[in-house]
Amino acid sequence: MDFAVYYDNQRKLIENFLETRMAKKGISKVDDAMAYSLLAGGKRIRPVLLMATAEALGKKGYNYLPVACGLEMIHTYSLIHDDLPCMDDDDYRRGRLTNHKVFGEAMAVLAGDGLLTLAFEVMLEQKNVESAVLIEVVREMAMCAGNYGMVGGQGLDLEAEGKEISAEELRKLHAGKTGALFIGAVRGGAHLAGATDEQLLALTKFADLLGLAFQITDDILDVEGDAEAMGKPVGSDAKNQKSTYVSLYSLEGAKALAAKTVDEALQCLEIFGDKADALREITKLMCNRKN
Ligand code: GRG
Repeated sequence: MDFAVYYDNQRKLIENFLETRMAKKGISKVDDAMAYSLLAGGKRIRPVLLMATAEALGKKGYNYLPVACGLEMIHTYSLIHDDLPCMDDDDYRRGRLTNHKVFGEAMAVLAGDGLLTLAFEVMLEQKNVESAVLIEVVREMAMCAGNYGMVGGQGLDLEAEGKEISAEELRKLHAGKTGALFIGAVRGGAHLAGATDEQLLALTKFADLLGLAFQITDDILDVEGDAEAMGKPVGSDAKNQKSTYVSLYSLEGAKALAAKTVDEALQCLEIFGDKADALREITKLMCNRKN
């Protein structure tokens, strides 16, 4: 497979869906603030992952654009809120000024709230899936996004501020903050495509390991990445005195752990044969990325 072409095509489908859906306006300027961050590019890795998972099970990924793009809305809301002065207080994201820098803090909070809410409306617009399956997918997405998952992980992150935490605590924090949406993406695609219990188990383990490898890479990029390629400043973890995989394991140790985690993630895909090639390429790309 020519993965560059595949990824480009998937991203175009996602961009097109998001632009079309955002053209349906609400009643206020919150829409402009929502669209500003949502339509600012980004890797779109979570929706691509959902679609590629469905393809590993022999289904067409583009059939699940509403659920996939709803997940991207949840992710974008989390970035807007994470950048706020009361959280990480960042000025740049996806190569442009952060939402609150352009629209002000109150509007940025609402833009995040609006995207989180719209995400569930859009996911439930998914057609050609049994209602019971869609309900289970959306329920799991809510769990992954909320206090059992991403919001919970962000809570642990706040509690850890200014403290040194153990490797186990760091893993738990990131399994929530970063990993849960990867699990939502992969399990979402798996449920929609009718995965068996055995397939679901392998894919869940894969997603957990991919989320971990992605996070370790994020910590490495914050040390040795290029700010222009990243679309945001580097060095923010050190500035905020955060425990990271680099601070815990050293740069070389973190790189070795990322490589080992990628290998383990790829092993989980063996039972899917060639059909999982896109998932394999995504895994490698996520850990060799520059942004
Ligand atoms: C505010 C509830 C709440 C949660 C915030 C997303 C998040 C949780 C924090 C962002 C801080 C951070 C750097 C997390 C590490 C991994 C991560 C989620 C990176 C950003 O995702 P990418 O790289 O971004 O997929 P793009 O812009 O490509 O979509």
